[in-house]
Amino acid sequence: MLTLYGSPGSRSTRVAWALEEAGAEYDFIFIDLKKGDNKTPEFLKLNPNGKLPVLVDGELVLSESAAICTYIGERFPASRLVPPVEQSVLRAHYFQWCFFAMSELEAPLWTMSKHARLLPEEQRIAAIAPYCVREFDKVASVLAQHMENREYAVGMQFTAADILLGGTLNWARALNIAMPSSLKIYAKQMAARPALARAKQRESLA
Ligand SMILES: N[C@@H](CCC(=O)N[C@@H](CS)C(=O)NCC(=O)O)C(=O)O
Repeated sequence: MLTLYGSPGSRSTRVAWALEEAGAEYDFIFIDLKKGDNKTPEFLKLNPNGKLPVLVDGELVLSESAAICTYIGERFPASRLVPPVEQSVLRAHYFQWCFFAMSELEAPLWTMSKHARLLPEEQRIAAIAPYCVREFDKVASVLAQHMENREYAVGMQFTAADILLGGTLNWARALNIAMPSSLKIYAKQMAARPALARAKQRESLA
């Protein structure tokens, strides 16, 4: 049995989404970030970085949402969430868009969110917000160009790269950041995936 440690509205939703897309059975353990459950000695044994999500699968303990979503795709190959090794070009593009999501698209949103509400007030720099929006705009236009006339980021098939990109774009929408129309359409389509609705419900019930 797989166990996901997470919290509603956090990056663990991506992993629950991947698990639901794969039709996997899993336990969900709620970690209350507000209470500091992620800093207990027990949790730090799972992830010394003190962050969600964490997936446990037997002996394997895995952190980092992109790594976990990729692991799920490979653990449940019928889900086709990750292109197989034989499809080396698609697979290379899969990794390109996963890394793009995590290092280019998500970074400005994360910085903006920390300075808007997560850091202690005395550490927040309000003036950083416009810089983050500009950085997001630059990379969003690159993705928008790629998504013109495409349904999915990689090939003709939904993959875990769409979970990472779509989830991040919907985070931008929640922050009221404007984006090109091809991305708005793509983000809406990803947000409408039934597996995402199931993931959110599963997390909220914990
Ligand atoms: N790169 C990591 C980021 C994980 C992360 O920052 N998680 C947040 C929740 S979305 C967290 O656990 N924050 C708690 C903290 O920083 O103390 C991933 O993608 O898994």
